[in-house]
This record gives sequence, structure tokens and C-alpha cells, in this order.
Amino acid sequence: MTMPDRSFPTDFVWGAATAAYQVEGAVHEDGRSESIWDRFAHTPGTTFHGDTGDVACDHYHRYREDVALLAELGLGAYRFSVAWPRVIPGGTGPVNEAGLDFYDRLVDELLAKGIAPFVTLYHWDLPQVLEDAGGWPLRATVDAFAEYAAVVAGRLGDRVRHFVTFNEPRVVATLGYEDGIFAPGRHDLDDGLAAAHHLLVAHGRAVQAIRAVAPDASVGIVLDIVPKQSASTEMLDLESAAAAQERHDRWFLDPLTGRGYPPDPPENSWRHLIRDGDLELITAPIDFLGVNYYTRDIVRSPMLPPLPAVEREKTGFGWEVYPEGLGEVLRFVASRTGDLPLYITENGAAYPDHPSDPTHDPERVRYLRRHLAALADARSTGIPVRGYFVWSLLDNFEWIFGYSQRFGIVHVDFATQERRVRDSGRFLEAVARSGRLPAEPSTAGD
Ligand code: GCO
Repeated sequence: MTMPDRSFPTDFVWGAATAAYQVEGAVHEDGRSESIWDRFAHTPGTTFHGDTGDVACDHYHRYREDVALLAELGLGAYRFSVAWPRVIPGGTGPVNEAGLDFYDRLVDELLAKGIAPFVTLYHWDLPQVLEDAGGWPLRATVDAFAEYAAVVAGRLGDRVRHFVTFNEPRVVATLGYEDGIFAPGRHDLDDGLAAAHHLLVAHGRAVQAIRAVAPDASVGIVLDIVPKQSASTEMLDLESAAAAQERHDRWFLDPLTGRGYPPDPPENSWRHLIRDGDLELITAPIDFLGVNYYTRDIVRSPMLPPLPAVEREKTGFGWEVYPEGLGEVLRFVASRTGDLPLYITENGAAYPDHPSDPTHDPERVRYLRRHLAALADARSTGIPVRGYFVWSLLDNFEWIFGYSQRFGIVHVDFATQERRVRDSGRFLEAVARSGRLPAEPSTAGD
């Protein structure tokens, strides 16, 4: 059976994404201060192999080459993040013009090549000085973020048309403050819940701050939404799956869309932090929502014995390949956002390199093809997705997994910093240039 070609409109945005700490390197240059990820990655035992973002892809110095790659691949947009510790090294107070200049140069380079910058203000690299003062569980961090947002939008907002306040606040709150797996490595449920609330309030304050200085820019936020599916029809599994969805996905999407927070147990101590006006701030209109989608979670109640393992297709990272989930996530999101424009702000896969040729990546091509098919099908049902960003432009520092997981459509040799476009890059280029996802004979599992 042959599937039909799927097409995308000519104004559909095709892009690639990165994040500051994962690609920039140059951590001591031009007045940048320490971030929580510098501190965390330099703490023994936190990352694979002790890897850090000290050098990463050296994007700070090689950004022209990287922008040229985006242009070569026919991509019309680049989603990158700004490192707060470069811009306001003290967390609040004096602006470091030299740090801000880097983003100025990057934006100009992009625009000169006809590539739209999508600027994320926070992709996890809080200035360490603010963590030392209390971090996201502390209300003062909200004020600091609003100040920082105004500075960045004030400098770039004459040219940047899309700002993202936060990338994946759920990961920041849960992995960073509640589970202690990511920076800053705190392990306290109430800290996680307090951080989550402050991240959302900070988002609302940043929306205001950006609109005040860059009234023509669109502003949004990026959420990671993972479909939570019950491992069985047993009541305990169904309840566990619903609870996971409340704590992870609805916890952010519901207040942002005016539904307030889902209920949680009264022994959780954080609701006293909600001040008058907070929920209105969080719900203030945005111009788009970004959705990061990689895989699903199959939820088994901890009260039930494990089920026998089921053979499922996985990426090299061990994440299940589940393209249908992209449509499921978009339907779930659209049930709350209606006709608000959506972007897939991250989607991609890590696979080990083929030893003979690391640019030959048929698994990643197949992953992208199947997810783009799911995206086209979701669009054809009327879900207003306006663009797609692959994660990632480059192999980069994959957080606690260091350089062991490669997500790039461009291969990076970290010894020489040589970049080489992978087959997946050429594949995305062909789709972006033609606006068509070519038909392919279906194979088992498609
Ligand atoms: C995320 C982050 C990225 C990751 C990517 C792969 O979604 O977790 O935004 O920084 O590198 O998702 O894990």
C-alpha cells in the first residue's frame, strides 16, 4: 500500500532548535557568569563521563558557520536560547552589553540570510547567583526574570518577531527541584511545586515585559507534553496515568489556558504562595504555544506488579518511537487552546552513529518522516500547527547524558568541531524546500 504525499502550506515554518548551554561553550567569555548548569555539570557524578558545556559546539564562535548551515538546509527559522548569565551576570542589576552583543550579531546574521529567529529566554541556565539566593522556589526570582526579559526584548525586539518565555517549565520544576536529577539538583516536592508556580508567574510577567518594549512581537511558551497511557485497564493503572497527566501536562497547560491548577493533596505546601492576580497573569493571552514531542509514557501503578516486557521500537536513547503520540498530544493541547497557533518546537531522536559513516542515519530519517506524517495528518483535521522545529540542528551537550546522545541533523566531531550534514538534514531540507512529505511505500509499523 502506498500512502499519499502529504503537503504543508507555503508559509509553514521549518526550523531547527538548539539551547544556549547545550551548544555555545565560551562559558567564561565576555563577562558571562556561572549558571546552575555550569555548577551542576562540574559537580562529580552528575553527568555522563563528567561531560560539561564548557566548549560544547563552540557555537559562540562558530555561529556564522551554523547559520550558513541553516541556510544551506533551506530552513526558514532558528530557535535558540539566550543565556541569562551572559546578559545579566549578577542575575539582576547591570546589563553586560558584551554578552547581549552576541545575540545581536546572531540575530543580524540570521536575518541577513532570511532566517527568522525564535528566541527562547530561558532554557534552564539560571544564573547561579540567583540559585544561591533561593532559585525558582523564591518569589524574587520572578522579578529578576521580568527584568531580564525586558532587557533582551528591549535589545532584540526591533528585529525578533517570536519570543518564547520558558522552555519546558515542567522539566525545570520536576527534574531540577523535585527529583534532583537536573540542575540545580534539589530534591524536595514543595520546592518543585513552588518553582512551578513561580515559573508560570514569571512567564506572565515576561509576557507583559516583552509586550511593553516589543509590541509587534509574538510571545509564547514551550511545554513538553508526553501522552500518559495506562499500562492496562486496571483501575489503579488508569488512576496513575491520570495523576501523571495532571502533575506533568495539565499542571502547566491548565493554568495557562484559564482552568487553574489541577487538585493536589492538601499536605503539599505551596498554595499559600499564590498571590492575588497570579492566576490572571498566568492566563494572560499569548500568541502561540510551542509543543515539544518525543515519545509517550506508559504508566503502571507502583502498587501493581510489573507487566511482562513488550517489544517496542526504541531510539538509541531508549525512548519509544511512537509517532501517533504527536497527533494525540496536539489533540489534547488543542482541546484547551482552540485556534491558538501551535508550533512543534522540538521533535527528534538520538541514535548511535554508524561507525563507517556518521552522516548516514536512516533511523533518524525514518523517525522524522513518520512524525511529519503524523503532523500533516493532525493539520488536516484542522489543528492550527504553524511550524516544525527539529531537535536539534547540531549534536550537542545532552544534559546529564553529556555527549553520549546525538540528536543532530548535522554531525559534530567534538575533537575538531567539524560539522557534517547528515542524511536526515538533507531529508528535512527536501521537505522544507518542497513543502511536501513524499509518499513512501508503507512498511510494518507505519
Ligand atoms: C528537552 C530540551 C532539550 C533536550 C532534548 C532532548 O526537551 O528536554 O528542550 O534541551 O536536549 O529534548 O532530550
